[in-house]
Amino acid sequence: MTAESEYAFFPEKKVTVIKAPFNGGQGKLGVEQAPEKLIENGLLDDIKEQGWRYEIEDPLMGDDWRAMRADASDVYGNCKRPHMVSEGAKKVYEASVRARENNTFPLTVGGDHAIGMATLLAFVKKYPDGGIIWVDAHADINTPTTTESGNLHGCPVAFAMGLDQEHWPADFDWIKQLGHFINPKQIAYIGLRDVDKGERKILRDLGITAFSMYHVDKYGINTVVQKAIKAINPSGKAPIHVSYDVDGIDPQYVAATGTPVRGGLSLREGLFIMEELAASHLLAGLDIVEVNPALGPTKTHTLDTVNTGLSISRCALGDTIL
Ligand SMILES: [Mn+2]
Repeated sequence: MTAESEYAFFPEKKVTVIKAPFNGGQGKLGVEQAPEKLIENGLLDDIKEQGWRYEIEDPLMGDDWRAMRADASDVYGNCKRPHMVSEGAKKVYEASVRARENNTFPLTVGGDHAIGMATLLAFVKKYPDGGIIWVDAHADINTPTTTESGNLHGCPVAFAMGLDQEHWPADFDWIKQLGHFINPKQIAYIGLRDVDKGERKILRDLGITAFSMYHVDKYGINTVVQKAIKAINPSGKAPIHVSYDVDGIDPQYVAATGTPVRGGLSLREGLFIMEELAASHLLAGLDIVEVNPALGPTKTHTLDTVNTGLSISRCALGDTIL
């Protein structure tokens, strides 16, 4: 197999690194530092080393996110900062669409997971029948009605799916106007272990494929990954986008994140997912989100978390142990 044919959808092996230093989807400061921290610690060199060229997009540059975050009037019912989240997501969406139009591999580095609505919507605009794997401790499928915390980083899948649209803040009208959503059949979860009541009902009602930590324990990670790929890609030929919340991996490896939950994927299980998807030749995009360099209890914890993010990226781009 030649290097050119390893990624079916990216014969030219070019990455667009989309920096998304966005923190409006949740309450904690620091997550906006992650793109720079990953770059400081070698993200771009890693990309080159795996045989890819890259370009960088910085779609959130130039806006005053600090002022937007400070705007106490930016609330809608229980939802916090809908205007800010909508603005951030729209800019990341536009950058993702540009990357898709140029047939480059979008590697979006958050920031919090609210931006997942943007990367998913850009993915299905290009590939209406593509598959999505969402690696996360959380399902992130609350709607503006079901969210208990009001933090919109817990809602991106619902927005990308168009759920509960009648209760969306008007800021999100742009998503309704796109004319496309993701379909519940085209997404599968891996790593779940903290699912809200309202979310569990949505997952069940819509028949969404979800592998919790129970399933990882029961079947092993290899079987879970194969089942997930099969569920979202029955033809075996569809492109697959991965939205990877680092909190899918256990906090013993990833302590510097906003909503850690015990009992997660081991580091190896977390990397195996990406190794296997890279080996499938179908991988067609990656988000790495929720690294929060400000939250490591020690510098070592923060560095471990950043390095886990870098390892996820390397495995996605073709790195193998042997
Ligand atoms: Mn998440």
